[in-house]
Amino acid sequence: MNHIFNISTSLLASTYRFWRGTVASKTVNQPEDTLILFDREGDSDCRLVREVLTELNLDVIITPCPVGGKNLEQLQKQFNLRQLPIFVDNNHQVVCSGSKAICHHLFKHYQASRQPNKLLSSNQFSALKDGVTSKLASCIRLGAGTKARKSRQADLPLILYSFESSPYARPVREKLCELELTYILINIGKQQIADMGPAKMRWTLKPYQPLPNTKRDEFYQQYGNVQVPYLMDPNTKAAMFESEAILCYLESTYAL
Ligand SMILES: N[C@@H](CCC(=O)N[C@@H](CS)C(=O)NCC(=O)O)C(=O)O
Repeated sequence: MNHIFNISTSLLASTYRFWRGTVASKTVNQPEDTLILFDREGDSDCRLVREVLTELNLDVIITPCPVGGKNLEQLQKQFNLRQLPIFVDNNHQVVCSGSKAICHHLFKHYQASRQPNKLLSSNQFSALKDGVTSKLASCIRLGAGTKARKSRQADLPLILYSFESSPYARPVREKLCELELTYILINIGKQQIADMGPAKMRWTLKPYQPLPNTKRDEFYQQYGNVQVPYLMDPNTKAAMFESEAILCYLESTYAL
């Protein structure tokens, strides 16, 4: 897909979802054992879970399960559950499936001290709205990331800094999904006005400063700015910014 078209439809997808999965809580209740999600990009139910993970500022190990892939086959054997998303929380010995059950679990155990607005559908109308808008967001992406492709497997999980609504990070997650590459998703959603906008055009005239003692702050200390997507591959020691470069890297390293 042409990159400009790719980013434009990704932007539309986030707009259909009213930019849910952008704002993250200012504090985080990160569990000791990293949460695990078996999901599929482009699946409307899976998106709702990833939005909540961004908003609660939680990191997660994602094992993508595209249609026709071996991950899905293994998963069905392992848990005897058919419906994605499937979620594993070893901190509470919980395995559950479906966005509603997973989001309730996340809120029950990991809600941070300050809750972002309207994180969960409070009534039937908003649940219907979530369902319809999330499906629309999938349609505009023309099924990107939903079907498995032949790929080389990675020994170690890749690491992706992202947040759910990022139009630049979505195509990268879709590619990781198609190639069935497990990755650690480090969510760094926006926590203040100064975080808004692209990294090179922030909504502030002052020099950028993330909130202190946050994941963004840690990232900033290391790289001198905050920009997503950022991919690290411990298998090859590659690390890079820029969605287009990351897509090329994944294609040339892992696609067969
Ligand atoms: N040219 C970059 C643009 C990346 C970019 O601007 N990402 C936005 C998020 S969509 C960002 O990092 N904004 C700054 C922030 O979140 O602090 C790419 O293609 O990856």
